[in-house]
Amino acid sequence: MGYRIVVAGATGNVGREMLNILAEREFPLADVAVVASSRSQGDEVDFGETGRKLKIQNIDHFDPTGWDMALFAIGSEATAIHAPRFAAAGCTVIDNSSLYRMDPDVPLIVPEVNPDAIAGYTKRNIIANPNCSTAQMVVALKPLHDFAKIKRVVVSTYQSVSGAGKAGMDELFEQSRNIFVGDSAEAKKFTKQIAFNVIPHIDSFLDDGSTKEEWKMVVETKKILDPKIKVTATCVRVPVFVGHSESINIEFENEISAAQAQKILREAPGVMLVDKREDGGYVTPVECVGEYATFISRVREDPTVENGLSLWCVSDNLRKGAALNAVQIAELLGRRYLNKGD
Ligand code: 2RA
Repeated sequence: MGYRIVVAGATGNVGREMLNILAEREFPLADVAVVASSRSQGDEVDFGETGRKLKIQNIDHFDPTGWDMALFAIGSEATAIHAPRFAAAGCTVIDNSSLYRMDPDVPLIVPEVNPDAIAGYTKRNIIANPNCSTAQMVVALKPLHDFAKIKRVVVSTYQSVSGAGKAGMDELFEQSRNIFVGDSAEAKKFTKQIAFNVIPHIDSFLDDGSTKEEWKMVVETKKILDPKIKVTATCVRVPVFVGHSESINIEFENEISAAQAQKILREAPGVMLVDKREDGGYVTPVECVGEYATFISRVREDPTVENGLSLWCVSDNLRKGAALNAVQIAELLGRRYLNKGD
């Protein structure tokens, strides 16, 4: 027994983490295939730290018949071509692109938050993975919402360059090195210098002056958690390689103290509370790299609104924000519907 799993986009930041996490979690596999564009055909990738090498196949020629699930990390354009083909062949697609997230016939899943919504996957045989900044935020919000009902969220993000792919990481590295040796810091991937700077712009601009990244946080939170919650977001790229941070201010319908919130978060699935109220008693992005948890620190009451709290939330954007969440969805799908685990 075990599942036949395809990882699509195995050469990218997220695809590589998908393989690492499948290996780390000893996902019950009968077989694993890695596919990517023709450019990478024949290249080899590591299956985590197992020592096993996997040869990349050309996605254009890959027949998904007989494969149980495909974890897609190939961007919206390629997903539009291949996801319907895989899904029609009976291979359930768990997609990391933004293409299907708001499709009413595609469930958008964070297993700690809305596992039951996965039932809708049969409509298209596709399940969407949320945007990284939304995933970690809803893990933090869900247990608090259950206790005191959230009315409004004001979030500012501090998003690492790995969210923009390998090219984003390379640009931060090269610009930092060039600045140190007195060379120019040309911006290619980002719109302005990212080294030693912050950029209040992620994804494209919308008519109302917000960005698509900010819009995603609003609409995805509503779809995953509760359509009544109002969200306003400011998304900012920062010179950090891996790990997204968020400053979250929450207004609740009912009373909730900081101590109650800490107790709830301490027990919440997927959350690690590190909140010592002393020097260094909080988590920063470098400490969350390679971790599964969404870390919460700095929980405190906000006296400027009736029932308000502020907190700091950090997570590995390539893991909980992408690859880990996708593998958790695969585990959930397997447990609830496919039953080939052992
Ligand atoms: C970013 N949201 O950080 C993207 C990645 N999914 O740019």
